[in-house]
Parts: sequence; C-alpha cells; structure tokens
Amino acid sequence: MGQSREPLVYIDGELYPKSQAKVSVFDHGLLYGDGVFEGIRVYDGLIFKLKEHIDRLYNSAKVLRLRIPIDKDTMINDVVKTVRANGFRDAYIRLVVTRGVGDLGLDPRKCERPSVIVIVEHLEPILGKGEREYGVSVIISSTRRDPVYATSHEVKSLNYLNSILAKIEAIEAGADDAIMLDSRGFLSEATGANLFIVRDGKLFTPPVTAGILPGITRAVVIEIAGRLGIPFIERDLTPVELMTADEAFVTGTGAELVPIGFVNKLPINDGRPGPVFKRILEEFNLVKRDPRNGVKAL
Ligand code: PXG
Repeated sequence: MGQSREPLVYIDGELYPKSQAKVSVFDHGLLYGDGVFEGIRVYDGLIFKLKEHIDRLYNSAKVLRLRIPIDKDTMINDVVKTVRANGFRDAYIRLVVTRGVGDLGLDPRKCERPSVIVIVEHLEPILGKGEREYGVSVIISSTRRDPVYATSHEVKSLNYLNSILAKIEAIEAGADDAIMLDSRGFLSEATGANLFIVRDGKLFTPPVTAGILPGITRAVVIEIAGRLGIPFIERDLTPVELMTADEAFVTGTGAELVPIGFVNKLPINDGRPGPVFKRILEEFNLVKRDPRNGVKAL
C-alpha cells in the first residue's frame, strides 16, 4: 500500500509530503537541540505503548518548561491519524516537539510556539534478530553518561551529543555500540538502549540514578521477568559484573531486545544468546502484538 507515493509528515496539525515537510532554520530545536521526542513502534497496526510514550513526552517537556500546544488526547488522536494516513501496518514513529522559532539567542521565551512533528517510517517486521548466532559487540565508552544533576537522559531531549560521542567511539573501535558508565563509574546504558545482565539466573539492570532513560521496553522486560518468575534486581552494577556476566542484552524501541556477545572483545559466556534472554524475547514477541498493550490504528 502507498508504495509509489511519498510518506506524509504531520507538522502542527497539517500533513505534508515528505519532500515538503520542513521547519525553520530559526527553530531552537535545530539551533540548540531544545526540544523533546519519542520513538514509538507500530506492530501490525498496533501503536505499542502509545499512552506511556505520550506521558513520558509530556514529562520531558515539563522539566524543560516547554508548553506543548495540544493536550494529550489530541496528541494521541493526531498520532493515530498520521499512522492511518500513511497506512503502514509496521512502522516506526518519531514524535518531536521543538521549542519553535525564535531569534539567535538561546532564551526560550523568544520562541512563541513549539512545533509538533510526527514522522512515520515504514519498517519491515524484524524477525529472528534476537536469535542471531552471536550477540552484538560493544565497547565500554570513555565518554561518561550525562549525570542526573545536569542534562540527565531521564529527559528525552533533542540533545543526543552525549550518545553520539560514544557511538563514534564504538564505530572507530569496530564495535556495534557502546556501553556508557555513569559519572561514578557504574554501568549506565547503551547509546540508545537500556542494559540488562544475567548472573546466576537473576536479572539485573542499573537504576535511573545512573543517568539512564527509564525505557518503556525496559519496563516491559521487567514486567515479563516478574511473570516468568525470574528474580529481578535493580542496583548499581560494575563494569566487571558486565564482563563476567552469564548473559547481557540491551532493550529499546528501535533495537527491541538484542543480546550482547562481546564487551571490549571479551566474550560474554560463549558470545551467544543465553537461555534467559531467549525466554524473555519469546514472551516479548507475544506482548508486542497484544492489543491490551497499545492503541489500534489500523
Ligand atoms: N536509552 C536511551 C538513551 C534512549 O534514547 C532507550 C534507552 C530505550 O527506551 P525505550 O523507551 O525506547 O525502550 C532510548 C531510546 C535508536 C534510538 O536508534 C533510540 C532512542 C532514541 C534515538 C534513537 O534506536 N531512544
């Protein structure tokens, strides 16, 4: 469906063909990374955890004193409308709220109206990614996670330079991604995904105090572990605990669930996805298609 025509992008209540979807060069989202966003997936017409993403978006905006010009119900309706207009049953949604057009100074009071943007990209369903023979390779980055007393990633802002620096380091080292440490040296998260490790049959993940984004996929995995009776512990974790883990994996809307095979070239166990990961992934693949877990658009 819609293979020949351009995707439609929502900007402030109107739909534009992709080639005409533009914002001003004076938008502080561009000039300063001043704005907030969400990445959301659509599984067979179901917008997964849409309400949770919208709540997180409004919370991020609250911290930045960014007044989103439409209420949550309108936002949900407009996201659904944009997915329908594009007709993609499997998709990735990028929801962006920029500070809006201002002058060249950084004072946000000069920006009268934030802009709301919804981009919907068609995605082929990713099958069997988690069952790859070896997990992905990561390095432990020399760039530390922004601390919670500064530009904390608890706020999902448009400023991703902290992650981008770590990603560049990973690319230059020939690795797939980077694990970032917090300002104290404890494990934080990957550049755009949360980290879990398994030791002695127990599941561990760093707390929000490590400067992580409290991920929606992370919350789903914690819930699944509870249902499966896998003991779960949220606490500070050391780099050595990762390197000597039985299993490790990352979670995120984009990544879904991806096993880690190597850390700084050291294999995690034998470098292959482990049994706890596989069991949780199997359950996740059911959860993501359950209509109770999202808003049906198509
Ligand atoms: N940590 C950070 C820093 C993130 O940006 C996650 C964790 C996972 O959160 P969710 O709620 O999606 O489970 C994210 C996710 C990408 C990409 O390329 C991902 C994110 C942002 C930009 C790109 O996968 N956010």
